[in-house]
Amino acid sequence: MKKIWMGAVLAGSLIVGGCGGDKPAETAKTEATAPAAAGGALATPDEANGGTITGKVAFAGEKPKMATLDMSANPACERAHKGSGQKSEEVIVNENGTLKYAFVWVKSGLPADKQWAVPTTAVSLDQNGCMYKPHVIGLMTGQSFEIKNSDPTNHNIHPMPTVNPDWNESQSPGQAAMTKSFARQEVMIPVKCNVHPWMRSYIGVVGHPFFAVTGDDGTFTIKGLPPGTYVIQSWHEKYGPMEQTVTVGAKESKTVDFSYKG
Ligand SMILES: [Cu+2]
Repeated sequence: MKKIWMGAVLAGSLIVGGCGGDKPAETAKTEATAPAAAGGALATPDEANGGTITGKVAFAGEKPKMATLDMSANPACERAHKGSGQKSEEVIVNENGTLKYAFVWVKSGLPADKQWAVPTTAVSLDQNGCMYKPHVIGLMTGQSFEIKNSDPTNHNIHPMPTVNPDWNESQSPGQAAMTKSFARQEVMIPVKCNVHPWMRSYIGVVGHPFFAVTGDDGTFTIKGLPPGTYVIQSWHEKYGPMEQTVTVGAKESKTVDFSYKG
């Protein structure tokens, strides 16, 4: 057993550095994580006694210029951005030189016998100004995924999973929110709109609650981890995945910083 564990750690550290380049990020597919079995006690992150992993997702390259999206095919969409236009959200470099919308999650290392409680709150995705808000979301397997349409125009939301079932559904202006969920772990699921080709978002579906999306300061915090050795992955839609291995003890906090070269 020990040998296998060492091998996993080594493999984790060898792939630090990510893939980079201009190609769209490769989708990481991992073993499906089934919802908790009936009868078993469900675990929740132990924020008082567990380990914490914090860090930032830095961007060391030259800040790319994002194109203004051409929404002229749909006047309602174009009107929503009158004057300033809407830039692509593919790469957003924050003021402090970090990346927004990186998805950071515990890729492996959690105890195999634990089943994690699914949060009862829904994660929402809004179609607003013919953009998905927010651009990147994370949710647990089985967690409610709520889709809203705040626009005066029709949308057709189309997640493009590879291990979950594919679906697409139209949503008209004023239509009630629709609620879906994903049964299997999948990092990441690209989402497109079948009406507006510029619309894109990404959904990280994880079989446990240890994940985060970086915001305007490019940082992340993952709390309440059981003591252990973990592979932490940062995923970015343009710059791909990067991984690092970290060991965290009870009530211990470790820093894991990522840096993309661009
Ligand atoms: Cu649309």
